Amino acid sequence: LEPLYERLREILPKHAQDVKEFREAHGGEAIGILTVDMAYGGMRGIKGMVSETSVLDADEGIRFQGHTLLELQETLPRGPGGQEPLPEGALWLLLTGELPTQKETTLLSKDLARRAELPHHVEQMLNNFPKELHPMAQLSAAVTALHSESKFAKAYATGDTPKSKYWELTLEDSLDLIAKLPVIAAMIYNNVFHNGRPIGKIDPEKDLGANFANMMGFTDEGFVDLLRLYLVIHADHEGGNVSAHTTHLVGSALSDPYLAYGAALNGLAGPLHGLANQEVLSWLTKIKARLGEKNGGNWQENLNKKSLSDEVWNTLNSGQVIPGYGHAVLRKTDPRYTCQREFALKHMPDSDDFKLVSMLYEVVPDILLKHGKAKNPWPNVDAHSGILLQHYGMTEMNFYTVLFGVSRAIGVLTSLVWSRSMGLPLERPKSMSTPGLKAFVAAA
Ligand code: AMX
Repeated sequence: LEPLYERLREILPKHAQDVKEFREAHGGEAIGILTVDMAYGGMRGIKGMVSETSVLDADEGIRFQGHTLLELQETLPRGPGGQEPLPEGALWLLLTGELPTQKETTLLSKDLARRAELPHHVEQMLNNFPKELHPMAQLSAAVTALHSESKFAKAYATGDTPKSKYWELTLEDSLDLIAKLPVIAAMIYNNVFHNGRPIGKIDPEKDLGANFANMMGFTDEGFVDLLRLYLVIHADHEGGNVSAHTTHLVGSALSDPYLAYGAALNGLAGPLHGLANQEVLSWLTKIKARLGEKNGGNWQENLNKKSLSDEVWNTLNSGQVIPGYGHAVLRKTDPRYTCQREFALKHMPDSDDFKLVSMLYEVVPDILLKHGKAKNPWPNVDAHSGILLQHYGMTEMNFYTVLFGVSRAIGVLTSLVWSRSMGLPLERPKSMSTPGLKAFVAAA
């Protein structure tokens, strides 16, 4: 992988120097104000950290190193026979800020295939987990246990590793982890849902998405392409979301990438974050059951805007959120939703589940506006992903967040490499107590 390392040895130190000069010239300038509500409100709107790999615009959605997802669908190299971008291409772009060639992407695919093997103790651990343990808990435990492989931790422990080497060691661990995640995820899938079916061997000639799909027993080209798209669009969402922020925070203590990402996965497992894709599907399943209740299970016949509106209001009136809708930053339809909708229009326009999700898109925003709480009534990424996976036969909804976890590593670990190259310090914001805040406001 020398060409990638060579490129990064030019790009990252230059960027670190640029940041140093920028801080020397403007380090004291204000970039916002802080209010009492922000301190209580989950720090929404505080510009309090730097993340170089992607930036989220409230209206336009995410840009990876300046590129929108729709652009990347057009410009990133595709897999053999496929129409969707390769996650390896997104990884190269996030690391370097440059769009990779097909050759560079293939180089990365082969390198990742070479790094994919798991240590025996992690395989053993995965095989010993009870099936009832949620797949996300299994994933996070296995990633944490991979700490045994950390080149960063080993080099740090010698006591004579200069700080200038930290980013390369972080990158080594990150690439190893990104390569191993599909293997861990496939083992979890096969153990929990397919009686421990062996995952088979990684094919060094295939890309990450194809190998991942094959290890889980899926060979359909449509599914392989969907997985590639899925792994690209979930990869990064700037620095403040729970999984990215956790990786950054834990990594800032110089915990190695395995420990940092293990922690992030525990956040991704929460229903307000990555678990929402599972929640969406179980909500849709309940809606279908109710629509089909008096109709011998034929829910399609009762599917109309009125019946769906009643279901949405029932959910809201029982005090629950509508999963897959709303966002802490976005204020328009998530382009990750749109990418998946386009995929569905191309590959499954007649699917009943797609019709259900599309009709929800027509009714939910107006209802959320009337309900008057959510600042963003539009769908996010999780509103769509489940039914695409269902279409290809991946029906096990409590596995869905694991796919998110395989993808999210690409963005947040890349960001960790950039953070180490800039020498960003231990993260330690100031907290206040309510009496302290009251005293501060009174004195102001
Ligand atoms: N349904 C019902 N109420 C909602 C809502 C929704 N989809 N989204 C927000 N609200 C409510 C909030 O619960 C909050 O109510 P409260 O004042 O009684 O606590 C109020 O509207 C204001 O919230 P907000 O500022 O609009 O959102 P937030 O930044 O606090 O939270 C999010 C964002 C995503 C957690 C929230 O929209 C939500 O719970 N959505 C459903 C779960 C979901 O889809 N999560 C996935 C997000 C994407 C991801 O990370 N994978």
